[in-house]
Amino acid sequence: MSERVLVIIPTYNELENLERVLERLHASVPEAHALVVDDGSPDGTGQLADELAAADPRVHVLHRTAKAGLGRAYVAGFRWARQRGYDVLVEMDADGSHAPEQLPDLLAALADADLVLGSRYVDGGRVEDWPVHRLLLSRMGNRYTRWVLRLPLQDATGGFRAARAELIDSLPFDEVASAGYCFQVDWAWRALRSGARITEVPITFTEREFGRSKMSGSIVREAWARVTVWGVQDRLADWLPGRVAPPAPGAAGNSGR
Ligand SMILES: Nc1nc2c(ncn2[C@@H]2O[C@H](COP(=O)(O)OP(=O)(O)OP(=O)(O)O)[C@@H](O)[C@H]2O)c(=O)[nH]1
Ligand SMILES: [Mg+2]
Repeated sequence: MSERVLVIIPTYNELENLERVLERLHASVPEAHALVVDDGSPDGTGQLADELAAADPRVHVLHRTAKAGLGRAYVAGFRWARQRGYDVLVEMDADGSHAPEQLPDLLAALADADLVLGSRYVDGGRVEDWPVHRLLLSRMGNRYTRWVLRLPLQDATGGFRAARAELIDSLPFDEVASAGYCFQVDWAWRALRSGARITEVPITFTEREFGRSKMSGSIVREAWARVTVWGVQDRLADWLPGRVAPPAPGAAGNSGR
């Protein structure tokens, strides 16, 4: 593939996972570059990323000063990528939950799509070793999102994705306020509303082996509140056409910045 692919990997305390995930990535897609976006991890993940970058020109690091959430890390990563002319931008977790071995499937599907979602919940998709409460949270979150936003996607909350740079350029990421994991819903929805072609391909998601999850009650509350507000705005725009503007791709999610 002649297109330049950048895999953006946000990290916060992923010392035990980072080297292995980069090795697996480069075994699977040797020509891909990786950008580690580290939010000043106290465990030294950022320093390890610097060492790995010094040893391999395909590895890059973006240091941010404080933990500011997955969404903001990705927005910074997208900006970094576009300043350097990458054609395809990939989102992938550092903890091994997203298998780099499945990245070729996502990249192949991008031939006929602007955005490819790695999906746990389409035929052939799987979740391995997740505690029941995490699976329930994820399934219920996706169901709620599908219903409230009328979103025809099975896994809008997942974070293993590949997108064409033109789509990233067309969406107003500077205005995206979602800090936590609802960032994924936020921009999938914006992409859909902007007319992007979105495909879901099955992935196997595996529970992290090392390190700790950053999932928290505040992340869940943010997602629930934002999705609900967008859904209500969307319905109001249907019921009161002309009086209430729909939450346009450029306007959704700006509250609470
Ligand atoms: N830069 C940055 N990365 C983050 C932040 N929060 C989470 N991450 C990274 O985002 C990815 C996903 O976070 P996880 O803690 O694995 O969350 P999760 O996958 O929803 O939860 P588990 O399945 O329990 O692991 C990991 O690579 C994290 O290190 C953040 O605030 N800043
Ligand atoms: Mg994880």
